Amino acid sequence: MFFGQKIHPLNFDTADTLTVAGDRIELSGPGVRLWVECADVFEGCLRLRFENAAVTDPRQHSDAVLPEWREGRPVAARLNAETAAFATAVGRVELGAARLWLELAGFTLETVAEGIGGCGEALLLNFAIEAVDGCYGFGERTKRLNKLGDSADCLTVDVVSVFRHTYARDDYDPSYVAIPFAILKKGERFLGLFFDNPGWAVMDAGKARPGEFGYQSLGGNTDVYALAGPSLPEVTRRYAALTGRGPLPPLWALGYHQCRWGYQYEAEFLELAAQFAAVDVPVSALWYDIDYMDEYRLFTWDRVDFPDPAALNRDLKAVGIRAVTIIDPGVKREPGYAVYDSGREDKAFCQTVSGREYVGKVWPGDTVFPDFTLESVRDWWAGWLADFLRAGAVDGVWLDMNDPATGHSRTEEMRFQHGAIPHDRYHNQYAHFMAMASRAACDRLDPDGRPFLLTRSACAGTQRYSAVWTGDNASNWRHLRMALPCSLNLSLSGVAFNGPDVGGFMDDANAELLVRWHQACGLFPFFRDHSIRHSRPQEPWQFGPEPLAAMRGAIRTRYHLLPYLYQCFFAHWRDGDPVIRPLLYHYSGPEYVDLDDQYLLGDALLVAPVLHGEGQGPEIVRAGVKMQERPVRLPPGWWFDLNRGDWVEGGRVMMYAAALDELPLFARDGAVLPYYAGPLQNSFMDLYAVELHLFCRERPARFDYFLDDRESRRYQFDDYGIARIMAEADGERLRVEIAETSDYPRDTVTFMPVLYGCPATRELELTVNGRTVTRLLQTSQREWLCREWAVRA
Ligand code: MIG
Repeated sequence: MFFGQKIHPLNFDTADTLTVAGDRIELSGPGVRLWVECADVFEGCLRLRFENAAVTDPRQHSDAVLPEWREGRPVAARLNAETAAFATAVGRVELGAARLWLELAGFTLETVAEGIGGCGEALLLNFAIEAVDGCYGFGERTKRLNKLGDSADCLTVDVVSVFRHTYARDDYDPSYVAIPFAILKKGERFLGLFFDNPGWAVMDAGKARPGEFGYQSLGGNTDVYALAGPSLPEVTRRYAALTGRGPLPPLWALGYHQCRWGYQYEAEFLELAAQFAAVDVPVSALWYDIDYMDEYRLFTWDRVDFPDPAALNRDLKAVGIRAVTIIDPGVKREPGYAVYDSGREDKAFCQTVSGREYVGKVWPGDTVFPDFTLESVRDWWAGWLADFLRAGAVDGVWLDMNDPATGHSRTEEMRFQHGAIPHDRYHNQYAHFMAMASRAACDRLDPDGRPFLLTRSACAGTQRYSAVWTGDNASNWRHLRMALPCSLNLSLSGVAFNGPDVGGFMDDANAELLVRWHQACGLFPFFRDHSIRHSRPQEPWQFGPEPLAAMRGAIRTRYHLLPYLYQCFFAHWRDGDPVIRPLLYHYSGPEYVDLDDQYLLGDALLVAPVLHGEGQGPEIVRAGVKMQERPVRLPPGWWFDLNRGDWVEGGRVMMYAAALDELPLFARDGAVLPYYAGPLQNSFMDLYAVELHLFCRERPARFDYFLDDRESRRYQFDDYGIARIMAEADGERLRVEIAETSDYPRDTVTFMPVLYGCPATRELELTVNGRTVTRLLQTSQREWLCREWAVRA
């Protein structure tokens, strides 16, 4: 079987008889026997467990769902003539021998006739979706946001090494991430379906058969979780509650990261730090790709190129720059190399069916692979990684090649748990367990700290352990364009902390592309410039002063907005809302169904980047300056244009012209944007004083600002406060009220209101925790402060 192929529905056997078999419902017929069980999991989430008698290993090996939700409360079936009905707290399910009908929060979904089937180990669930007008989620994918008419294989793969010819295209399917989660939209209602089966599965949203959504698992049993809406945020939050919300990262990890495969010497890193300072661009981390190692041996340093990496890290940290190293899973198969010897001794490596160490071929040559599915091996790994981290050379961990990439060797022979469990049960989860083990290493070092991990491959639930980047893209406009829907769908699939290689990994970037990429993704959750060795260098200063100034503007804008970004991460951790969102997350109407060339950061800031270059789309010349034009869809209400400093009325599409140094950016009426106005010095940032940029034309502005120490894990034990911010313009007076709730210490942050676009306002009445002061506004506080945003250099 190849990518894109699936089992024809007519090859499935369907049942003709429905009976009760103990706690389960049995569906049987010639060639097929399935058992179905229904459970209430939590409010708005129910589970249908499908077991197939032909499955050789019936256990659920998936680690996607949080332990507390794995059991659920069984729902008893009521048998009618030919159907079993389950009335759960949130909806209703009716099961026939070969059909399923369900209703959740007003969304009804049913299978086509003969819509449930088995074919050997494979399971088919085929839903009728004629009335469905949008389909989202699907994890990390190429192509557009709306997956209706598209199909996706859930099988993690090192895309570029396996499908070399496709890398620069934007329409291939293989992906590094497998998340079998689909969100269906029907008018104003949404429903989520999470197919919890860690093996190779296919989701086809009407590509093979228009009007049908086919889920096919190829092996193992499948738990189908139905997640109620009716709105998209409700579905998204429920999925996040089920599989876990991402923990808060350290603040430095939200800054700008600079990476390149090819940085090789200590001197290069010092030079990079000096360059960033010289060009006045903040950077929070520099990254070590595989060249830092001694012949690609894990947990070693090339001591010629890096004589004292801990000292280097200290020097970088002194100027606010952190260090992150790549860590591959493959261990060089070399007797005498301590990591290999100890793993061999501990039987830590994956084995073949007969118990040999499975061998692949990666950077170090012949390579063996830790079996992260075993707790003992996770401990073993955490020990080695913790020792490596304890040496003090790095602050974060970059997990690559964990799809897993095995080079010229097939992966199928790699089995788990001492050869007992076939490869496919854990293939998609290899990175997940690697991330779990690696996070455990960080926990050993600092049980109360906030580690930073980034992984290439992931499955449902991996967001609990690591951020995800979207793998090897290419330096071309199609991939820039694609970065938006890809990261937005990944965000809807539980992975809020994600982003692409900015500038593109493969091939050569050019000035304009690099600038637009920095602008487009400068407000993404994860923001890292990365490129392949031997490609044209793409640090911000590589293309001359004008592009540099434009990129400086985009990067500085991010740093100024870090308090807002941090708040979005906090809200994600608390509620499950993604950090970046498609417009359809907050606005309803057919115009948003396919809209994926603009996005929202939180719910208040609309980003509509230029995604084409000179000569590729509409452009104009204004006062001698060449500008690229694009349509910007503004939802109803007033929006403040942060480049021009004007209010514009929404509910329409406007053409917007942006010079090279402009990123079209709009704050909605009623927004509060926490803003850092202090000096930008790499990752150094004192958030004890924060400006509140207020946008209230017709709507009062509101914001819940989370107060915490930004360093420890105490927030996880409810040790955080909320400052409720309310601002309203009333004639000549602006009333701002800030009230801190809960027992969290008061006044840990000083808030300074800055008002936008309210020329009539003369007076500010500010009430903080019950104390009121009134003062006349300085003119500067009444002006739009576009230059503060530094979108323009
Ligand atoms: O075979 O470590 O996706 O980001 O620079 C390539 C070298 C291995 C793949 C990663 C890429 C990284 C590269 N790695």
